[in-house]
Amino acid sequence: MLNIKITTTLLLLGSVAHAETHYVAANPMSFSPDVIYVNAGDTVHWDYISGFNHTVSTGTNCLWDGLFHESLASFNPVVEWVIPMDAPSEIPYMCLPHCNTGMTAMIYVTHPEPTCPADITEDEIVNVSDLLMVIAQWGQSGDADISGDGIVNVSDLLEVVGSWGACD
Ligand SMILES: [Cu+2]
Repeated sequence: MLNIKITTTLLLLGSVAHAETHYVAANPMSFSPDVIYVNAGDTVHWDYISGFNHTVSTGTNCLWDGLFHESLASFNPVVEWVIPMDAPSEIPYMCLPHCNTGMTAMIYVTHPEPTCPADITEDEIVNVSDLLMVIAQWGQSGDADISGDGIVNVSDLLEVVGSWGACD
């Protein structure tokens, strides 16, 4: 029993430790560092340092692409963004007022492979709760579509049965 508790605790710690925070400083005319490498699900944290009011705005050629935009200024000195799981692998961004003078930067996003795809309920174990998800979504699309073929069917049922037990 104690072993089970320890294992569960380690698994929980493992999943929590996975998401990181990356710090970027907005200096008067540059982001520092201006290139960062993150995993989807990580947080990027920008700090306003001094000087001019900036923005954190995704896009290129001084044009906002609609993905993310926030003021980074004396009145809003911290911006945080959790990189979405479906984010593109390259996110160029800029300060809109100063992009003409080169205040641009890049976020490279890695999308980690799910380590336990049959764990639909994301509780670190493949068990009856995942089986019930497959049954509930049978014949439809949904997150129980483990195989990614657009429909929940016997391939997903077999995936759950074949992965039965605690996630590695
Ligand atoms: Cu700026």
